Amino acid sequence: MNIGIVCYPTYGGSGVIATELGKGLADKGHNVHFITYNRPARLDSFHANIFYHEVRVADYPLFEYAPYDTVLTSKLVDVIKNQQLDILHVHYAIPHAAVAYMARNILKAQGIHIPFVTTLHGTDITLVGQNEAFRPVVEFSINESDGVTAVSESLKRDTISNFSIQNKIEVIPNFIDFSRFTKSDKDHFKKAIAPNGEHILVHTSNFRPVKRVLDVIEMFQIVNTEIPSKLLMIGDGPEREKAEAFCRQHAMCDQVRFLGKQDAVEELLSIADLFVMPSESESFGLAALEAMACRVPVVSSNAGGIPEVNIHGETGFLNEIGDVKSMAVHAISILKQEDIHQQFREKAFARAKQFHINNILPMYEDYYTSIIQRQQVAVS
Ligand code: GMT
Repeated sequence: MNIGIVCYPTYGGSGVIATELGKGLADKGHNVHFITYNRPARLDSFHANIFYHEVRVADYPLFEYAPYDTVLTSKLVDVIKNQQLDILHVHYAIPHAAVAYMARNILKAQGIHIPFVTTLHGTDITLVGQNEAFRPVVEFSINESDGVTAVSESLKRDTISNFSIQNKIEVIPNFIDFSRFTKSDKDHFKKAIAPNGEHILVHTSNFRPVKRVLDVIEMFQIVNTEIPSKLLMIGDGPEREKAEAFCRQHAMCDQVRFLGKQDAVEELLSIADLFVMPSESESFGLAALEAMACRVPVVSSNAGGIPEVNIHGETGFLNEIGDVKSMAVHAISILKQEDIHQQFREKAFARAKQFHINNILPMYEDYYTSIIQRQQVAVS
C-alpha cells in the first residue's frame, strides 16, 4: 500500500505512535509518506520505503497567523496525487481530520478518490477538542472520516459521550517496539545517578498541568523518607519551573534531577525501579507502557485508559487522581522487598508484550484494507 501519515512531529505520544507505525509499515514493505512541518522526532534513520514531505508555511506581511491548515491541505493534495496514495492516516483530530476532509473533497472534484482514517489520541477529545473554538470542527470531521480509531476503550467512550458521533469507532491500542524498548545493562549509569544503591523513580511527560508533575514530587518526598531514592524527571513543559521551585524550597535538589527532553528514554528506563504517572487525564499512557516494556512497574492514577495498560496489584498500582499518599504507600510496597519488586517487574514486562508492535500493526493493515475496499465499492 502507499500510505500517507500526518501527525505532530514532536515528542508527544500521538507523533511517536504515528512515526513508529509508519516505520513498522515500511519494514513490512509498504511505502509510507510522512507529511509534517518538521521531520518527526522518532524518524531518525534512512529507510528506503519512507518518504518525508515537509510542509513549509510561507510568510506574508498580511498574515498575523500563517494559515498552516491551508498549506497542509495543498501539500496533501499534491502528495496524494503525485505519489498515488491509497489511504491517508491522520493522527490527532485537530486540525488534521478537518484538513484531510478538505483534501479528500478537493481531490474528489478532480475524480481522485482517497479515503482517510482519523486516529483519536487523547487531548484532541478530552481537553482541547471540547473547547468551543474547536468542537464543531472536531465533531464534523470525525463523522466525515472514512475510518476512525481510538487508542483505548476509554477514549472511545469519552468520544461518544462528549460529541454527537454517528461514525463507528474502532479501538486499536497503542503498541511498543521491543527492538527499542528493552531493558539493557546500564549499571555504570545507575551507579553515577544512585551511588549508594538508592532506588530510582522515573517520570516522563510534557509537563503539562494534566500530568500533575507536583504529585510526582510530593509522592517521591514520602517514598524517600522510608526508602532512600532518586527521582529522574524527563521532559519539559509549562509546569517544570514550578516543580523545580518546589524541589529547591524543600531541599530536594540532590534527590531530584530534571533531565529535560531526552531521545534515548529507553536507556533511562533501563536503570529505573519504578515509573510514576499521576495524570489527571490519560487516554492510554504510552509512557507507562514504554516503562513496562523495560520491566519497570508503574504507580499511576486510575485516569482514562491507564487501567487498560497498568493492572492494579500486578504490573503496578492504580490510585485515585491526586492521592499522593496512596501512591507513595504503593510505591514503598513494591520497592521495599526485592522478591516482590521482581514479581512486579516480570508481570509489567509480560503485560507490555501484549502490546507488541507485531500484534497491533496487522490490526492497522486490516483496517486500512477494509476502508479502501469499502470506498472502492462506494465509488464503483
Ligand atoms: O498530552 C499528551 O501526553 C500528548 C498526547 C498526544 O496526543 O500527543 O498524548 C495522548 O496520546 C498518547 C498516544 O496515543 C497517549 O498515550 C496519551 O495517553 C495521550 N495523552 C492524554 O490523553 C493526556
